[in-house]
Amino acid sequence: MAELREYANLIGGELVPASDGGTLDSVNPATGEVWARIPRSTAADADAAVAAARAAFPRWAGLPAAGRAHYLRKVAKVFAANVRELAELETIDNGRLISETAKRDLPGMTYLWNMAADQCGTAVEGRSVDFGPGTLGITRREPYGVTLGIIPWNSPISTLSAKAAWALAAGNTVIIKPAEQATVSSLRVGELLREVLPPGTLNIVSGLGEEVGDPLVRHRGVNKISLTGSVDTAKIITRASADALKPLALELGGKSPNIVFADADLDKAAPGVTTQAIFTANAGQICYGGSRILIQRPVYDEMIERMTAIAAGIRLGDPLSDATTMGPIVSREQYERVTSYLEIGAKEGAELVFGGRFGPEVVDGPFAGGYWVEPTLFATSDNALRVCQEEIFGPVAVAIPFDTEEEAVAIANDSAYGLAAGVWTRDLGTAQRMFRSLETGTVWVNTYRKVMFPLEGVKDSGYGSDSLLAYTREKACLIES
Ligand code: TXE
Repeated sequence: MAELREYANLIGGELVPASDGGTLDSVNPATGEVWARIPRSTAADADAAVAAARAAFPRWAGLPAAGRAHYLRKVAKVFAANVRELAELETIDNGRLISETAKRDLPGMTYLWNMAADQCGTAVEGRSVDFGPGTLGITRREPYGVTLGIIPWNSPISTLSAKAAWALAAGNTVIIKPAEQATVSSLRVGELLREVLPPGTLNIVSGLGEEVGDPLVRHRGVNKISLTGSVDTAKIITRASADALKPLALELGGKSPNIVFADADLDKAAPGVTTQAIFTANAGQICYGGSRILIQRPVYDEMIERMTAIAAGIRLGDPLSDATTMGPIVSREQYERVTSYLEIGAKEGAELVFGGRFGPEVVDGPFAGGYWVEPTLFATSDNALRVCQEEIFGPVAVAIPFDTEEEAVAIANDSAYGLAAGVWTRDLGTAQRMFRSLETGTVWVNTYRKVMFPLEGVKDSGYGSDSLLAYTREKACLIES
């Protein structure tokens, strides 16, 4: 076996191991083999990261906006120069397809960091309010101080960037806690950005949620927390941070409806709901996956037929190959969770339309040790089933027929989650009414998962977002002459 590569934390501009020398193995989900080692950090490392971020804060926040923008543009250049390497690392680490990481995620990072640089100056401006002769009110937008970004395994570099770029642009210094299942690409970003950012402005500390995430969440030196993760973790973090009344942004899961009306362009809708929304992009492991496919009855049979044909063409296999159209599940734990829902769906009486197989039988030889699940579609008219209500976070969707627009809205909103929705129709009136009626943070019409601006959920999908203003607070001053 090839020698394992060791990665380090980035703390105060230095690449350092966990202070007690602890490590975790990183597993390639396509093969099931350990391929890298990452620090298993503890509360002592959390303390060191907070101290470094606090020490760096006054100088960073004190830079003029153009100064911070200058650094952020350097970061954008680093991403632009390392697209292929970072994309490959992320693909090996979490199984997300290379066609996704190299062509969509990484090029998008150059754009994102440049956009944060562009907005540094103008968007952080305050207001002035004239209260009459002799009384002037002014406000300034201030950074919080040290912000903590807790990121998941499904799209590490994009989530790291969304949490770090805006926070840094606003003048905060940042600590990132990557997910233990897929940390390598974030630590490599740390190695690269160490060369361009002042020490302590960005710190990256890897390890387990309970061991290093929790001490960071509770730390009095952390002033704002942004989590992308599960509802359970969000509740734990909310309680753990309550003593210090920390502001939170919580980007959580979803069970998003993708609604196909009878007048839709099925040539767009069928591939849109099948490949983009759920099955192929990261094997359905995306928070805004459109995993409930609501189809109006006149086109129900045709949509099912078209989706079945598209799914038959999906190729599982090496995530590093451009020819592959669906990768593995990220970890054994997640694989067991996803496959358990195949059993749950069957027991609940959902009809299996296609898929349902998993394990070595669905891929070729060298990947037999990985975590594979076939694209699977259940069908039911009972939205109360667990496969309709619970986030599966894998390539498992459910088709639900409907008759009227009202019924579609009722089924769509009958969910604990409210992250996103897709609507496929040629009727602008239908599109507008759905936009108003759907209880979600985003509604895509005749497209899905294309540009999020912003990405903010409702209900159990959380609240708050990663944007420049979200990393500032408004401070007021009243001046009497
Ligand atoms: O997420 P966790 P998991 C959903 C999805 C998935 C399920 C479980 O349904 O099947 O959650 O995934 C850190 N203090 N999503 O268990 O645990 C953890 O180390 C501080 C949706 O992997 O929420 C990791 O960095 N931090 C989702 C991050 O939280 C803690 C993405 C997310 O892990 C912590 C991921 C603690 N006590 C999962 N406990 C999305 N919205 O895209 C854990 N963490």
